[in-house]
Amino acid sequence: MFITFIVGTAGSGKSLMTAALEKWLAGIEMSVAVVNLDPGVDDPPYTSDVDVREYVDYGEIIRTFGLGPNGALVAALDMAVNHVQDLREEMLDTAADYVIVDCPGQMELFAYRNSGPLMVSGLAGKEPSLALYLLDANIARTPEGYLSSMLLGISIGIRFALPQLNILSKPDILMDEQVREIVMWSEEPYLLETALLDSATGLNREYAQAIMRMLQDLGGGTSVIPVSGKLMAGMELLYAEMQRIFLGGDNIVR
Ligand SMILES: Nc1nc2c(ncn2[C@@H]2O[C@H](COP(=O)(O)OP(=O)(O)O)[C@@H](O)[C@H]2O)c(=O)[nH]1
Ligand SMILES: [Mg+2]
Repeated sequence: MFITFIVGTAGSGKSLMTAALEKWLAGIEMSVAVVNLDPGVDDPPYTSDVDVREYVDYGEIIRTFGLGPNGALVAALDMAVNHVQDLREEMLDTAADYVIVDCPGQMELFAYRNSGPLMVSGLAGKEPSLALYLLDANIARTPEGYLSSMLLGISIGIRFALPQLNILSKPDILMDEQVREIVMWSEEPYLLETALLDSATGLNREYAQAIMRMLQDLGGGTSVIPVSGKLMAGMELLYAEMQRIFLGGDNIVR
């Protein structure tokens, strides 16, 4: 059983990517199970085999504790951690080749609070696992947006301690040339540095260079993979990279 966690900011395309990956893997004759970890999701574009909403009631939490949508999600995931072993058992019972886990978009759950990483490590156990971190093309299209998305991805990677692939989601909303440019930023950090220095923020050169060095050390090696959940484009490359990690025992991949 290979487990893939889909993470990214709210609206970055996690749920549609989950559905697309499920469909694509089923198309190559793999058995696939989907786990929904987002207590607040209304109508996901897939049928989940395991669902955190069976264990925590987001609407009830809002009503009982008088919390807003964000606070209620944080509380819901805190409560869901108590059920992680049940979720894991349900997941193992599916005996699927691949499990895709659709995560909530509240990045503070993963970057700062304990509940996100506890859910991930509790579910994953010793099964081979990886994270797909989605960079939203709406944000990553500018050098500053790309940089801050990448830094958030690194924070997530630190907390998850899982092999991670960085995905440019919704590439279909950009022109091919823009997509190529973003991929180049991931492969050649000096191009990102140049783009940052040329852009309007007035980031000073020393600061930009220091960040680039850090990105190179932490994020170097693999490029961002453009994958459109909407068009199901880029799936072959994504699958090849996933296989490389799952079968190659590659540990730190970003
Ligand atoms: N154009 C385009 N839109 C997408 C893509 N993936 C998701 N979206 C749209 O982005 C919005 C948020 O997607 P969703 O999967 O719910 O994001 P989540 O909040 O990260 O789970 C929806 O309106 C989707 O239809 C994509 O690959 N291309
Ligand atoms: Mg979602």
